[in-house]
Amino acid sequence: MLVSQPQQTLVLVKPDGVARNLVGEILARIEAKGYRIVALELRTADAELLEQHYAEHVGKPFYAPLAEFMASGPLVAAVIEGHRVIEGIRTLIGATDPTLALPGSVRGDLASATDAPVHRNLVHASDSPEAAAREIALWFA
Ligand code: IDP
Repeated sequence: MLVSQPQQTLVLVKPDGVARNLVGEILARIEAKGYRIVALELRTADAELLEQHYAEHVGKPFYAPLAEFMASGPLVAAVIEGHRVIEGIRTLIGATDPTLALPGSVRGDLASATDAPVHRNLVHASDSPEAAAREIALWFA
């Protein structure tokens, strides 16, 4: 029988999630699904950390407002562990654009539609095993 290894992924509750008191709600959804929190920290990101985290987006038109928003207040960084957790958390958080994220997902249910540039979408989660390894090393050095 094939026994699958638990995976780890990096989740950020972005500054809009912290400012709107949604940290508990978002982490509760992750825990209720059966994933485990194995590291957790409240911190404010600086420009250098964000350039490394979002290296693939530096130079895009939305990067400056995204980086400004991500540094605008505290965020919560977490390492989450579980079976196929990278795919699972991406499903749980929903599509990048909160308007298109399906009801039932974190972004679909909770990302504000009254103040809604795409970058204010409450959460980040790694999108591949390579990204997860890189991002966990970056945020939890
Ligand atoms: P993801 O967070 O769903 O993985 P990415 O495409 O990796 O989405 O984009 C990273 C973040 O950059 C998004 O979560 C969002 O905050 C922001 N972003 C992406 N595309 C846009 C855009 O077109 N306008 C504004 N912000 C964007």
